[in-house]
Amino acid sequence: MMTVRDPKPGAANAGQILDCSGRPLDLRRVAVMGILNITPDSFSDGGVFFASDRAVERALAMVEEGADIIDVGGESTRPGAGGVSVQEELDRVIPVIEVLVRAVSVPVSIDTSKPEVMRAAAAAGAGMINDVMALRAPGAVEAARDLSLPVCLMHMQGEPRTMQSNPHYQNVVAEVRDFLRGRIEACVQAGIGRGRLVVDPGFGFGKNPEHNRELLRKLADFKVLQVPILAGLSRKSLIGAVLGLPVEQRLHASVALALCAVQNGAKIVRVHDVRPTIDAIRMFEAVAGCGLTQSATME
Ligand code: 9MG
Repeated sequence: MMTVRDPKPGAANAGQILDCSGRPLDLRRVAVMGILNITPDSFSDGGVFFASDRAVERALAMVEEGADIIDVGGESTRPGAGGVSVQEELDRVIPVIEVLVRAVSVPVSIDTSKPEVMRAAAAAGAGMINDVMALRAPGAVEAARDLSLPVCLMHMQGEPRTMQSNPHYQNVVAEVRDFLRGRIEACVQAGIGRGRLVVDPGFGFGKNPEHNRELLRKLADFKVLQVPILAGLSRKSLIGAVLGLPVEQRLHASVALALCAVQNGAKIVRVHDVRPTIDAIRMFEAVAGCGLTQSATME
């Protein structure tokens, strides 16, 4: 495994290109993270990609559609979900990561909160850690420090089993931001370079629809943390609450939410539907004059 270089603080690309175990994740334009759930019970695609050959096939299709990174998860974090054992999670994700890192050139991230899974996934070639617990599990900070991979620190109030039963905040934006600031400081104290960190307000994780809307409206307030922002809104319950649509009919609204997040400063969007999201974001960047999109011939 190649080592990770934290960008030099003054370098032109500091904080803009994450080194995911030798594979760059270029955040000078918005990156699209494709979701690969290898679980029997995830909220929108549970069971669909549970068999590892189907999971690999799905990941390859997302890369073909333009995904910049694939996020592999073996434990459902949907509201009400219970946990799985370390062994069960390893059995689900490691064979898929091993095949994927050979088959694609984009980075593969591991969606886990367990330090044992972080270590095994990195050994199998994973290049980033996506942790919905923001490295709060015992041993997780140490694992992330030892592995020298970029880490996404996500906010969650409570735990998946109970998080949607009456979530409560005085000021959701300030509280989520303060939590993430504290986690950044804990990571930096432990020896994880700031240049390796990404933050995520955790839409739907211990938040009601109004909390989610407020966080999305004020996402730009998270820029003060001075690390890239990741947003995951794809097919989430906010859409059900506003439009009354079932999970399988949430594509258009998911693309709209991804664009709202990008407009408000997200540098990575975590999505199920890669191609439609990329088309929308590249058009947005072309009009807004940001990103790396080159002007193409007009047809
Ligand atoms: C694993 N997972 C499910 N939803 C997520 C979200 O919104 N963000 C991140 N980082 N991970 C998520």
